[in-house]
Amino acid sequence: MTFQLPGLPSADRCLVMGVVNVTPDSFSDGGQWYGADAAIAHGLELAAQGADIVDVGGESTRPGAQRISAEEELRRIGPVVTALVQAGLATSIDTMRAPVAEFALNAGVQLVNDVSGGLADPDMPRLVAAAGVSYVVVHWRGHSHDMYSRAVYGDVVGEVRDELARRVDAVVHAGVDPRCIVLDPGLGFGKRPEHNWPLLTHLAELGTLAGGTFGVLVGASRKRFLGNLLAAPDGTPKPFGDCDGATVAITALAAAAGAWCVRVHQVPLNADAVRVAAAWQNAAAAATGTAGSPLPGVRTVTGRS
Ligand code: PMM
Repeated sequence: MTFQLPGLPSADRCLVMGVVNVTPDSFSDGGQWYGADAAIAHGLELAAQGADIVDVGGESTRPGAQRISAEEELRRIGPVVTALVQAGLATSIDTMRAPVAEFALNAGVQLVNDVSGGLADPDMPRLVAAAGVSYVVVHWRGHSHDMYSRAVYGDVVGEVRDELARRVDAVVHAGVDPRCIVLDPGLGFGKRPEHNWPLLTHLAELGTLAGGTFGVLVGASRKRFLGNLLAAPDGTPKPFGDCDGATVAITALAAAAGAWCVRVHQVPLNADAVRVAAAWQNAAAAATGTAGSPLPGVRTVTGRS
């Protein structure tokens, strides 16, 4: 039993989304796949390694990042999205801009991943609704250049949940089918390390709101809070590229907690981890005589009831 989002793969396990950042400055892998040819080859490699979806983005959202123009974003993602869709990969576009999403939708992407949850560009929800594709609504409080000024929470889980519920209402009001919505707590977006951990331990609560149950996407891969957790004795954070082990651990825990998908930079070990989590859940279900029923914590998308 599993989530089935329109146009996207489904499996009896958490899905793996591989990241293709066509940027010179993303904090985790900036510059590595900047040129179109390198980015296309990287997307194909991630799919061959087991990514169920490849997520193409042209704008860095690292803390402090300044925005690029829509033209530059289009120039970066255009050939990459086109080639990966033509190669038959399930492809998502990571953008906050409706014109960029529109280009990608015309090229054939099946998912719009909007880290602003529709707040940065008011045309986005209507565009997604008209295309009838799936839509990742991420919790977000503002652009990256000053995101930490908004990282003030009394009850982070409750506030993120309430703010996501309001975004769900808004995008549904704009015409998005609830069955197409995926929710994402937005780890690191206007959140300090101490805010990310409680969100991770409340994934099921975050996916059940606004009268419906939604798939949850977790984007913890190589984020700063992992580098801080694994800091050297002198406090120096572990470099982003050395945080893949921690990412795999989060993947296993999030998948076992019922996440729909994990967004990761390094696919092979995360693809193993989601299978371990599924086997773990199956064994737990068999032990309690519930084999054949939905995996514990994994829910069918019902949208609003
Ligand atoms: N994080 C980043 C970019 N896109 N999309 C979703 N849905 N969730 C995330 O957490 C997320 C995202 C920033 O990370 P990167 O620059 O390393 O890709």
